Amino acid sequence: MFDTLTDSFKNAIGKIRFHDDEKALKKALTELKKSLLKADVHHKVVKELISTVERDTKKEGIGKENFLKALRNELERILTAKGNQGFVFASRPPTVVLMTGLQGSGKTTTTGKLAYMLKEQKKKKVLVAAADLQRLAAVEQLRQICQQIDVDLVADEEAAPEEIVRRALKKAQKELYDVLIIDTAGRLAIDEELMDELAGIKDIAQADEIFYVADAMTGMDAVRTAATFNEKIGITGVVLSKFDADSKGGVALGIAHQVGVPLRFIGSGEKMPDLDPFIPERVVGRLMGAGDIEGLAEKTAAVIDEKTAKKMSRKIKKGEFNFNDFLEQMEQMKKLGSMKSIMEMIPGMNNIAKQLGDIDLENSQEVKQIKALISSMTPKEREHPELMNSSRRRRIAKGSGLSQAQVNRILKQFKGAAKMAKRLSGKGGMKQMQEIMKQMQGGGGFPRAR
Ligand SMILES: Nc1nc2c(ncn2[C@@H]2O[C@H](COP(=O)(O)OP(=O)(O)OP(=O)(O)O)[C@@H](O)[C@H]2O)c(=O)[nH]1
Ligand SMILES: [Mg+2]
Repeated sequence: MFDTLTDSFKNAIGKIRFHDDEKALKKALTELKKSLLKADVHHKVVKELISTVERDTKKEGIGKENFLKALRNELERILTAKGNQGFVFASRPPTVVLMTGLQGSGKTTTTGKLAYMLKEQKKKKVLVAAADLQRLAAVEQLRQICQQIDVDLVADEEAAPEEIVRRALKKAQKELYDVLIIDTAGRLAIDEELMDELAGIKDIAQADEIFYVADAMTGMDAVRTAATFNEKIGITGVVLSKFDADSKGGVALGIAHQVGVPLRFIGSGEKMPDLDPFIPERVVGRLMGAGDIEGLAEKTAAVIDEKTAKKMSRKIKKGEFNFNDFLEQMEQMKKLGSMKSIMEMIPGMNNIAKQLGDIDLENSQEVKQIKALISSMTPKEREHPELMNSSRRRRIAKGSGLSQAQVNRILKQFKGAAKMAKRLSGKGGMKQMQEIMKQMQGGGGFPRAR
């Protein structure tokens, strides 16, 4: 997610080798400045960062440690703005969130993602309101999203946005919802009409949070429009969407500082799990290549329940991992979002994540084949992979539409993967993880056992 930035910090830090070496510090700072500007960080932010890091490093004595410390502190300062971090619940439910932004910025998608996160990770009762009645298909789009994530929706194509909000609020209060998220209409540019409509909705909704969804692909414009929105109607947080499409990532670094409002979430893909809270302290860890274990734990804990995880690891250790377990694991992985974003949270895995690209679990050819194969198996065969003799293989090939060779290959890989998993669950497993990841990007799908 922050590949470019992480690389530039690493480079700069690497430049400092000796103590009391002013020249080395200058070199490191120059390098840092150049790469930050190249990554689209606003020049004022860069200037501030560089001069503070220089001052603090000199004060403490030039050296790698002090440089690192100064950089870390300054990054955290710049990333932090007055206000809430992550999602904060109101003291009295329902917490009402108003989603605002320009046309196509990602409001509706983010509404769904946020609802999904609160429901899956925090186990909250969430209600969504469709207050965008400008665009013809807007309500239908939101309806489909809510159906997909199984969240309740208040919608009525015939009613005015204000009326929808009134109804939704009433329902949320009466039926004890924890959170109400209101999706609103976007405009091409900031205009009076939009501001008036939003101001009206804001009054009625008595929103606890007003999120401005900014499209990361618009670069500095995202910062500017967020600032204008904040002046005109007041926002409590920025959500930066389509961050996956912004390879530079510098906008995220400057936005809180420039707008004066915290960056709360980052959208990193089109699917529902692709939303990450932006917690400055953790992000600094990621920027310095140290991973984000807390974030990872949060993301996985809600999805992978402890009992299942224990059962799985017992099975793996005993070498009893079967096809049903595999399917179950795939379903859980899907809920976690992109593989790459998960890998990035693991310390030291940043480089591998970069190489990995994005393995799309749902749409990869490999996974589709495996699923077809498993669905042609009998329940008994799924439980006992060792039963797969040649006549069964022939039948499965026919049923799944795969060739005999494909079936053989997948089964061989599955056997290899189970063996590998067993080995990994023993001592020194983490080291071998890197090996596996490398193999995965070569062949896709199952890693091969050596
Ligand atoms: N890659 C990527 N695409 C995204 C992300 N968020 C939204 N999108 C895509 O951006 C497009 C617009 O998203 P919407 O959620 O419909 O945007 P909107 O602000 O509701 O648009 P209007 O209602 O027309 O104003 C859709 O195709 C989304 O799939 C993201 O984080 N990453
Ligand atoms: Mg929309």
